[in-house]
Amino acid sequence: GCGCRSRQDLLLLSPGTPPASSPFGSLWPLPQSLRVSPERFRLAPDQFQIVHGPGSSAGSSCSLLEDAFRRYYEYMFGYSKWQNRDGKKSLCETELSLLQVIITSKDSECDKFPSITSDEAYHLQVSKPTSVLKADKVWGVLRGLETFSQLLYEDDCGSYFVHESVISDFPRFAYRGILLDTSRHFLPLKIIQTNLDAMAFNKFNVLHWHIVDDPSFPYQSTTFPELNAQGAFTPKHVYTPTDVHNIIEYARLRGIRVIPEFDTPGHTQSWRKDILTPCYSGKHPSGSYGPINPILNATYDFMMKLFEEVGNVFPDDYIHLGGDEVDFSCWSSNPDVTEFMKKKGFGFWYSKLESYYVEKILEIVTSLNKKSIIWQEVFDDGAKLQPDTIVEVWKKFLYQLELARVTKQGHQAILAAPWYLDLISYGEDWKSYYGVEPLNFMGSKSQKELVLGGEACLWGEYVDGTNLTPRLWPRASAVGERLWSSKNVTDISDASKRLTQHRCRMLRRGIAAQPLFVGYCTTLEQ
Ligand code: CP6
Repeated sequence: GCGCRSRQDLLLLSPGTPPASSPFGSLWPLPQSLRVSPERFRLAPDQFQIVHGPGSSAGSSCSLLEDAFRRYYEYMFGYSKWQNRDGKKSLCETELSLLQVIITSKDSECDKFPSITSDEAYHLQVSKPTSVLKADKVWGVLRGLETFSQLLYEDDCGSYFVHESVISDFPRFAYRGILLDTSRHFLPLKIIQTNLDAMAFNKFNVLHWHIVDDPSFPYQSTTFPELNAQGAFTPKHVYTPTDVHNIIEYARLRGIRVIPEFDTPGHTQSWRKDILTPCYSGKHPSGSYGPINPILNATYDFMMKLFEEVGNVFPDDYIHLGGDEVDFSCWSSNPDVTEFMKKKGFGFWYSKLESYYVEKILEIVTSLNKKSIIWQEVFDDGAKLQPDTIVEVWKKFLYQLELARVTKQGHQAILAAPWYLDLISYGEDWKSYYGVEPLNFMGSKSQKELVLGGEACLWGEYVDGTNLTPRLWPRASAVGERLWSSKNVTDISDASKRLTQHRCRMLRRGIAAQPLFVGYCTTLEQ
């Protein structure tokens, strides 16, 4: 029966085939370097503790770590299939009783916000009776705690084990993002938080918050309260300053940056009409409006004030300025715009007008000491970018060529094109996300170093709180491993096994991740 056994697993006969197992267990994403020994140690929930280790520059005053210790203890022991029968009282001696967490640099960054340069590396030694997790900064500790929790497994008797191991780990790419769109549908805070949990389980570190767009303007501005008053679906479908603050802090505690996108000059139908371009039909205004009106001084005064606020509300160094899919037909219908074009010598090149506009917005954002991310069209249309402007490549067609062009000009790039998770199809589409090699384009070593990472995009036209989580997970996990793990981690059959178990773990932790294929999870109804 289920007595105190130290080495042997109890084999239970089951009618189906048990889930296949990888030599790397259920680790996801796979660490850069790991050595796992066949030796394993028992952990007893009532005896095991995560503590600050000797010499750590962080202590109990670091609430980010205190929170993380509590959270990961719960992830490790809070979902036992036996918890209702035995409580958490274990009958057996524990062999591994302590995980010591040691921050090795003077500044742990406990109270800081993560950034593009944040150090997420960690070293984990699993040994008995004490395991040690070392990192320079809290960000590495967060990643290492996730990995440690993934090493833990429960046998059929409800005993917990980890294998003796040594792990050295760091991300391959510094920017690993998820785009959520809260304009096409309002997403409740709870859903965004659940998604941030899932991001941490997959070592993602950027929430790209596409907060406003044509259909609605849910961002509550203190400077311009009329924006959400007129632009939100209803007065309740808004993110108040407190909501936004809570999201940013929830993300920070998980080592996740929040980058807001205020997409202009297109995708702005929900904005104040007085800064949009009146469209004409023949000689008269048609009553409809187009992109932001780039010929008014009032536009730039407004943008300065808005971005001043946004820059203060969102602590990240970057603001996403959009710039995608600008429809020129309204601009070309408007006689005042035509006149302006003539005066500026733009001819009929509306892309020059777009560049004129974006360059001014880039200057505004630079003057506010923030850096910018823009969608690829802004680069394609030849706008003069700031040297540190990041170009996000989203168009599927020849995206490798686009990465080559962007980096040839010395710009940093983020790849989203192959990871449009809103595009769904029958079958195991995660395999195509997994198969992408972001640096597979023609370019020098220094060009490839300009690729900061990538982003899985979940646009919101067909997604709201009811289906966001299962649509995103575990499909985005494939992107997560591609952006974290070593380039040579490409074995799709090993990935399948680990991802299947990783998905079951996400389910246990409250993420309604959809199934990958036929099968079952051992620990739940599913
Ligand atoms: N909204 C905004 C969108 C898209 C983009 N920008 C989009 C375009 C094509 C596809 C999916 C989404 N819905 N503002 C493009 C960056 Cl296939």
